[in-house]
Amino acid sequence: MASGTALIYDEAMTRHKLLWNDPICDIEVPERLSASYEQLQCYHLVERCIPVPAREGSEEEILLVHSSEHLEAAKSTQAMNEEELKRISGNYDSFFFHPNTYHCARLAVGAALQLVDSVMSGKVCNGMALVRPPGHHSQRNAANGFCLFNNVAIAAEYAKLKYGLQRILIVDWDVHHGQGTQYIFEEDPSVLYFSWHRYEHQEFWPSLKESDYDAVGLGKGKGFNINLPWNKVGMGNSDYLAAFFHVLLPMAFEFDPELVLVSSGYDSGIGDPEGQMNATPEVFAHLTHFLMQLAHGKLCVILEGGYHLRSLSESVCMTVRTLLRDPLPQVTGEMAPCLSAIESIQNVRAAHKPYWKWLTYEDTSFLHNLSTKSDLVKTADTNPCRDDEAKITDSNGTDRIERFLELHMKNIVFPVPPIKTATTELKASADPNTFPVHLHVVKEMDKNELEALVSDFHADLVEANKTLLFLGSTLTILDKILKKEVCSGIAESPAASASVAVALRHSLHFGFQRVLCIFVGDTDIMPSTEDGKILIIHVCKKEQTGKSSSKHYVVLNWKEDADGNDFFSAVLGFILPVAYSYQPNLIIIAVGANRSLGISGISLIIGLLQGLAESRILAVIEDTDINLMQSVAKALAGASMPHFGVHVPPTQEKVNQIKKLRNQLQQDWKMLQCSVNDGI
Ligand code: Q9C
Ligand code: ZN
Repeated sequence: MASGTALIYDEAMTRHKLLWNDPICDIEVPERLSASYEQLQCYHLVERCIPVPAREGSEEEILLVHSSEHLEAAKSTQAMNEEELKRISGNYDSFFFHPNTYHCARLAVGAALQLVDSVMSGKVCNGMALVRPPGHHSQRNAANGFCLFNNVAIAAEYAKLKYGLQRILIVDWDVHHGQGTQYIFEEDPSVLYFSWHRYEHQEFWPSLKESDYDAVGLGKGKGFNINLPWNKVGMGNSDYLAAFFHVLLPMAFEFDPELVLVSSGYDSGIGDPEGQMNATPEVFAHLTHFLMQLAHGKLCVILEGGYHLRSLSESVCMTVRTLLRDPLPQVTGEMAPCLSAIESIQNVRAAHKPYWKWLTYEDTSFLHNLSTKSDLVKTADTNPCRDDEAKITDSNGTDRIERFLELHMKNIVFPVPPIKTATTELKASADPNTFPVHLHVVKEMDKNELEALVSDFHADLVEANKTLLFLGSTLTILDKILKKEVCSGIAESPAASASVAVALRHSLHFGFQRVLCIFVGDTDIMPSTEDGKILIIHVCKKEQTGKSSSKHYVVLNWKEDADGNDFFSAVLGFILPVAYSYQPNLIIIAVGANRSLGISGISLIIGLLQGLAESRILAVIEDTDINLMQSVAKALAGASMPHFGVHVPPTQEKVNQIKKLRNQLQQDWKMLQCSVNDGI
């Protein structure tokens, strides 16, 4: 399995610049690149990456996507004087030529291809290319929106050709619609293109009808173009996360890409003069983390827009740090998407229902009389955090944003414990070499140590002189996590539910305010969740008679399909949104007897939830199945997901159950919201 993160930066790409006055183009400055790189140096991220040189993309490579007329026109600008450059620039919508533009654009293409080669050859696992000019507006025969050649589109065609790839996912989180990329792959089912973009009911540039949610692709490519238009400015962290949970991630997992390319524009971040959105830098860490769960982690991030230098550079750093597998910072702000975002999400789900298996039983309907069109309902957007952030954005001045970001970044904690995943000698494996991941083996506490620890908060156990054997290594590992000696750990226990009950009490005693416990398997013992400091999601096979879901105790009845792989909707559309709404300080994943989820489902949960609780995850496992142990260890250590195989959509019955739970709980856990009909 490949490891390491490539970083591609070539100062030569700062030598393309605007030579005359043009208020539309003057934000695309060379400092975008140098400032990002300097910030990476400042956080000591550059030295942790593997440097990969850029190269010029060849003419042949550029012709994979562009016409020879376009290539020749671009080439001819190298020898032009300023007047000629200005004239030819005028032939395009929002583009400027400089004598160095052609060379820079070829380097931008080549940088993207170098990144694809580094990842596909296994030299690295993932990487980022800092490039100028950007690419996603560029079309077969035209420059557009600061873009000359479509770097990401060429990278996708190149990967198909050179490595025989059949499924590539392009995620375009730039705030503008990459209409160029859409046009190039519109009829191509081998490239799934996802773009969210500021749209404002077609008011915002490039103001195209085909940027709306109903542009789903053409011919064989139907269903493989996903547009999520934002009809209001001010979208923030929770709107972006909701888009991932309820639109992109389920489609991406069903599509099962072999490679993921990101058209990584940061003009969708706070402070950007173009985007006018409110997402803070750390959200990009989470978006990156989610995409790392696909395609065995093969992820190429290629810069597009981003015009607020500070916001851009901090967001670039968040992305690279995550590619390097550092624990993620907590995402700030209230976790609740706004009404306008939910409307857009609902519409794109409705538009794609005919093309995606996971949407089969979801009742999605279009919202045609868009309430957000009316100014009267603007007040529906009640996220207080967003309001604060909006004020910062509105009360004019880069200074305020600058100060906001300064403070904000200071408050972001990066937990980096020296050792990641701990375990005691696992009885399940006599041979530690069967674990292909680095595990830190710690000595199990003896009876006296355990008694001393437990007597603090669980005196009844000691008094009754009960055997503490059932705890297994649970408290040993939990203690290391609480003391921040390790990030996560696996414990073996002969009685998972009893161990978890003690572990929960210990964590509350330690002072945690929110502990998320996902219990997989059947059990009758469940600790009390009354004080709200514990949220239990119980994924069980047996019907739990007499127990019904409540805010802090959620019962998810699940009998996994015989072939497995029908858990995506439950994990992405339910467990993940609840977990992000709750924002836990610690996560305990317990796997008891008679488990209702297979190894893949459990790995997926661990992989996805690692973005929360500063990656503090304790896995308590009753089963001594070596395969389960290994997969959990891998998932905790941040290895990429196993291959899930054929996507199996859940039955109507299962979908209905999730729908019911969603309706019941979305007032409490607001990230569950994905349509406005129900529950609002
Ligand atoms: N009234 C990228 O972010 N704005 N390109 C044109 C015309 C152009 C953005 C406004 C914005 C292009 C890569
Ligand atoms: Zn953009």
